[in-house]
Amino acid sequence: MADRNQCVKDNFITFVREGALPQQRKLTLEAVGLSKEDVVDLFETQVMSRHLDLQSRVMQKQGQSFYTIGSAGHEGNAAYAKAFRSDDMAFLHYRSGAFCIQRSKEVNGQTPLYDMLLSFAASSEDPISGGRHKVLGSKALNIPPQTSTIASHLPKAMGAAFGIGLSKRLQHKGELKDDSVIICNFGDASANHSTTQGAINCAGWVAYQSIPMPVVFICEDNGIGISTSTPTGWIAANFKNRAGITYLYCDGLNVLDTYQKAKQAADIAREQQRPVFLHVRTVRLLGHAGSDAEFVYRAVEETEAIERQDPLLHTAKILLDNGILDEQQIISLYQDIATRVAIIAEQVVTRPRLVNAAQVMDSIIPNERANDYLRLVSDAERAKLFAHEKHNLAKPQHLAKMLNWTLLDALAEQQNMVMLGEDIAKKGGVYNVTAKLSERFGKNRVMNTLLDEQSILGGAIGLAHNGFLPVPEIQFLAYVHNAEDQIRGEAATLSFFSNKQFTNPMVIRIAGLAYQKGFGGHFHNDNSFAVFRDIPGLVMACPSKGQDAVEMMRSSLKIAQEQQKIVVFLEPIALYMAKDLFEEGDGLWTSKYQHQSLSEHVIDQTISVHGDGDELCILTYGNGYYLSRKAEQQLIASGIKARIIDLRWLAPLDEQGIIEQVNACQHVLIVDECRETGSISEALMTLINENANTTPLSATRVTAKDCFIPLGSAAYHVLPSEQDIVTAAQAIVQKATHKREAVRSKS
Ligand SMILES: Cc1ncc(C[n+]2csc(CCOP(=O)(O)OP(=O)(O)O)c2C)c(N)n1
Ligand SMILES: [Mg+2]
Repeated sequence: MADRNQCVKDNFITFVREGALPQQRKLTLEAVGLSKEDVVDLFETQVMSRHLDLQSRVMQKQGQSFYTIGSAGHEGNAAYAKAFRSDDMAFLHYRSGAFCIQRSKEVNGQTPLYDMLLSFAASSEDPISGGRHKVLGSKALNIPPQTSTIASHLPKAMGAAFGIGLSKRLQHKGELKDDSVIICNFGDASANHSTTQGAINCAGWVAYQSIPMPVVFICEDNGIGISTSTPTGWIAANFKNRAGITYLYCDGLNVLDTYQKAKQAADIAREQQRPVFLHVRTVRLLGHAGSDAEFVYRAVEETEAIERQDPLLHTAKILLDNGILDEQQIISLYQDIATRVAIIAEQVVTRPRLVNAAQVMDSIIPNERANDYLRLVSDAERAKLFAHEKHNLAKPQHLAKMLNWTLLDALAEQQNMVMLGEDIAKKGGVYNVTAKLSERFGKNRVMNTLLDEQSILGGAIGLAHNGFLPVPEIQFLAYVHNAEDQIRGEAATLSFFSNKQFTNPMVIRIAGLAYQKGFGGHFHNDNSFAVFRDIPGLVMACPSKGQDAVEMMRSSLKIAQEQQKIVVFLEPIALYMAKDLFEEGDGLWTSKYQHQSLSEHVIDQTISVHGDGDELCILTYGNGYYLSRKAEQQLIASGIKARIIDLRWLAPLDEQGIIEQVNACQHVLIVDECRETGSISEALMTLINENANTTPLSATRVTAKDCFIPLGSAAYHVLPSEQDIVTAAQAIVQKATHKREAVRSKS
């Protein structure tokens, strides 16, 4: 069977020599605004990209390259790079090699062939990912690296575009220029993904309200996704008439047409601040990736017909028709670049790779930076801010109010902080945590979004790319799951895949966990955050008391801003309004709000310890902490000397603090309101097992059942109760006493 890589490589020379070039619509250089030099420049870029693809497959056979998905057939995207400015941030499809090369020509000091080959070879000198992945990206070129998940970059592109207008409205000094636009390309099959649909819908939703949204979505339609054909006409039919969005079409095989339409798209987005959908017809050559046996699902004749539409042949025709280069010059350029690429490939494989876990993991955590967005807030200003609460400020409050006031102070001080979520503006959120914030700071700082969690979280990533400190809200924990990839696959991986060059810090507020009285059912009482437990570098906070919530929110904002990390701030709904601990009116679960400026606040990620009993150490958090504190009286009555630890930070765990407490006690009881499977109790058991000095006589768990939460009082059958805690504590202590007595009586 013919080696299609070799066929495509050789065909170019043969077809140019024979003059067997594809038909195309005639456009003049003058009409599209390109010079002869520009076309040669674009052609050179296309050829560079093609030889990189071919070389990656040679390297793969030698065991020197690990990722062969290429750009062949899509090299027309070089023309976008010319049509846009190099400071227009680009979120790219994996077939955008030519775009990157062309853009690198617009910026001084770039070595695109060497850099991309380093990334093929997974060398630690690869300037974007440091050898962690073959990603297209570059700090200098304003191209954040993209992971392999298709469509997942569209929400952040939308968010970044929104952030350009927002930045102007707020006079925020961000990373992106006020007159820049965002570029985002993707494939035709990816256009069907709910993430794509959601992001484009959100862009249209914003633009429909005449709010600036300067983004150009570019669909590179090669008619297929791996082996599945896109129905003829589907992309145009689907996207031609979207509210708020201008649709343009071009022939991506023809660089003149592509350049002209891309320029038009850029102009609309830049001048009118509106989203554009640019539909680019293209072809896919060399299969989906090196490993793809295209002949299994595509007739060879079809593949050969597509190869005759090679965009390089189209550009060669333009060069010949316009008398810019002759056949021999075209072929020489093609062959010279092949030689150059092969020589560089020999060099890159000698360059170092990542050699140990520490090197690989080094970029999970971003570098720290100064907080440049803090401002002094005068007492007079604060008095105005809190005018509606002046009679309440000195009184003890519940958690929801304490958080609300913390956010009020933080918004005044941290100028780049913006909040976004469903119903958080006028309504103040479902639980009033964001009450008055929008009224005080305006809808540019505290905004209602449309109902789409992917757009909320992706939007936050895009804002963070522009120097904002986003605080997105997810209305209920159960609803983060349909958008979790925006955190898991996107936000959390950015520093890792960019070798710390790009970051997208944020504090994601999520109302969650169970025990809500009067608002039942699983989706408002979801008790699993397992999805966050294994994300490298992610910080997770869960306060159970108002005063802690204040300090932990301040720490979270600082962790995000100064350490550039992603923080999930889980707010236990059932404790939002809790005031009392033992009996009605005791007010033991309230606290007084203490103002402290963020600049004075010292980040604290430790546990809190209640009591000093040395018999039983209860490790818990959230509602479990509240219930354990309730249970304490019964424990004392049964003669058990306990201390109760509120973990407060669920990721990373304050391991040292926990072990110290465990070591000071004889027994450990873990009270975890989440499920037996996947809850943090598993990590705590492991931690104790591996690290406690004196293995405690016994460590045991009280957890929720592996069940969803039903309505009404049935919920309490599957959740830990105060009585469960008392019973388990008594059992663990008694068992140990019996054991001791048995040992004594034997001896
Ligand atoms: C969310 C997700 N699902 C599935 C895949 C596997 N996958 C990778 S590329 C691809 C096809 C994409 O086709 P298209 O969008 O047309 O882009 P093309 O490869 O044709 O340029 C699929 C299914 C993925 N990367 N991400
Ligand atoms: Mg496709």
